[in-house]
Amino acid sequence: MKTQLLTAVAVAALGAGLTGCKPKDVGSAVAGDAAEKVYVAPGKHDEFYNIVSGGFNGQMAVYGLPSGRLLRIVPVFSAFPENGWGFSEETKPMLNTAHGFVPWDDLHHISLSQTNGEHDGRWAFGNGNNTPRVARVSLATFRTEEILELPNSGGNHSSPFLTENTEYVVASTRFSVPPDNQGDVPISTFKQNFKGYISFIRVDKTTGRMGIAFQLKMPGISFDLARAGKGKSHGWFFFSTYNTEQANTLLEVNASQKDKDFILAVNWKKAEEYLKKGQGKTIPARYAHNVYDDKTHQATSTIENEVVTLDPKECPGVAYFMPCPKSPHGCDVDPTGEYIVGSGKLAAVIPVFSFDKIQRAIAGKTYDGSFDGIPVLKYESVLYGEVPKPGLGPLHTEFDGQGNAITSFFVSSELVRWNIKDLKVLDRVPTYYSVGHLSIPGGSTKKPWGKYVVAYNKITKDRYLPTGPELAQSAQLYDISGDKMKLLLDFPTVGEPHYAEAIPASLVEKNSVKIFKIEDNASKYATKGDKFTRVEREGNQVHVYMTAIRSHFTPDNIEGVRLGDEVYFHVTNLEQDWDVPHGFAVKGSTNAEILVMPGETQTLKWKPDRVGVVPIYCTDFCSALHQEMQGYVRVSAPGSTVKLTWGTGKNPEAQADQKVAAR
Ligand code: RUQ
Ligand code: CUA
Repeated sequence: MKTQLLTAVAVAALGAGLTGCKPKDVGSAVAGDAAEKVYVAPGKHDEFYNIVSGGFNGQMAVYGLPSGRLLRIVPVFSAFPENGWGFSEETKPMLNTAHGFVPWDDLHHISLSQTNGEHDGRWAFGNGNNTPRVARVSLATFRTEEILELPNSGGNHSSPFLTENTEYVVASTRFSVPPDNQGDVPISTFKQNFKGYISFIRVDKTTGRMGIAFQLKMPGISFDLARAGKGKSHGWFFFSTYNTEQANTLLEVNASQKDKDFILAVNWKKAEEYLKKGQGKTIPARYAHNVYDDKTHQATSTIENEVVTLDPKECPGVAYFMPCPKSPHGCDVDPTGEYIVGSGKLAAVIPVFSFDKIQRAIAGKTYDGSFDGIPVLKYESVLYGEVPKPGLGPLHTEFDGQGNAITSFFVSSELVRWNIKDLKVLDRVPTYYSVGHLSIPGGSTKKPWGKYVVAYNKITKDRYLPTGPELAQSAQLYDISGDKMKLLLDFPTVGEPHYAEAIPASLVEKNSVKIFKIEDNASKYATKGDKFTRVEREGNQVHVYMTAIRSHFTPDNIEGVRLGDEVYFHVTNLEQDWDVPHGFAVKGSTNAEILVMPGETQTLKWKPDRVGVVPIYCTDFCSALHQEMQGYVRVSAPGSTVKLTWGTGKNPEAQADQKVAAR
């Protein structure tokens, strides 16, 4: 069978249409009862949490569905002034990498943790695309708890994807690169020296702690996206790849030479067996592993030095390539685990592969040669069928749990629903415009929750009030409960939405942390009561052990700081009530501000740059007397004899006899 490829003309049109096209009946397609379906009355809660990647902002954002209300921005790979992420001394180590402090990255995909192939409401994982990393966010605190850097990778796009019990988070490299420790090679030696590493990251069942279990050393091709097998195909993993031409320049042309690329099938259980037998090879590597502890309220960054790799060429049965019409993007596995959908961006059909047929082709060795030592299975022998003429530019597929798939089409700007068994198109609906990812609540799991699909669009043009050259990014909510998909709502998103997942609120809200218990605060800088407040000098460092409670700081007057000192304000918020943070700011601080949750300790480092009296204040409106929550720090000239004094409610001069910390 010869795969239908787009004609040259169509490909050119597709290229010209890479900005996508605008559907005709713009704005007229809203269902009559749409308002009612998305209206969440004041004081009422949404039915789903929608955790959405922020793309180039490096964050995740949390929206309620069906209202589309923005509930929270969770900083992950980017410093975030709203809550001091990457600014407080406690959080800075989270953005450390083998390259040093990286304050901004690009986050594309969300994976919510699973047990038995279903959402368990514990963690959200996200990928750092530029400086390859994987992050784990707690759904109890909505904070990033862990970030693991990935060696031997360039462009961590095909990431993070989970196995059905969150045994592994899997991340593969978009740009093949020479291994980190053998990097100085001519770029033209791509075919010999460049490799495509796939990282299998283990996740501790109880704590969620990650660690690289092993890396599969694949030939130098580009990995785009992936999904784990589930149910019958648990133990397998499927990856879309492109640039199987192995070009290293002008990929636009040079990586469009063949009519097919590959989907890679990996038997990771078999890989585990080889590892047990000692087939793994430990190689040197340098990568950061950062963990935030919400008892010590402190992040630590450790540099790791080695990684275990496995070469599938030496491990028969671990890896197989399956030809797939050109440049597959999404590679999605249906809820039963039997069907694997490849979405070839440049193909005129959607190929659907069968897990059973893959197994038979492997058993019967129905090969079509090999690629760099790895068997290639015959296309026809693994293909279940093709969805004919589905639309232009298929990208991603999700499942509704009713035996149907919904695929997003970037070029023709639409969502198309089709039946997985008979591969017939059932329904299509326009998006405004140029949809990228789509998400059905639970649509990537064994148990989709159905009900809605959200389209995450690349272009908004005239959908909202204009805001200069940069427009609001956008998501659109559709009702999929009936035969016809119906547009219900547009809602703007922060950053550029890529993949997202939605989970019933009931699985998450019950675990939400309200405060940090002050008695559990194990920060070495904690001040658990006003009587422990103090200011200590250690050489040119001044440590202020400070408390915040409505509506004052203790101490709020400090004298004896000298120009040339580094001042560390360790602020402990003594409140034990939900929703009473205090902020802390110092005039002229080049390190911004901090925000401190109840029971937490956070540190602002400040280097005064002039002599004078500097105000400090609380930045979060915490009470009717918030505006009174302020104080002063006196900075004297170097060598000054002003004693280190502090207090609240009395003038420091009156405490001149107070013990002066060692100089
Ligand atoms: S990709 S628009 Cu970065 Cu997830 Cu498909
Ligand atoms: Cu504390 Cu305002």
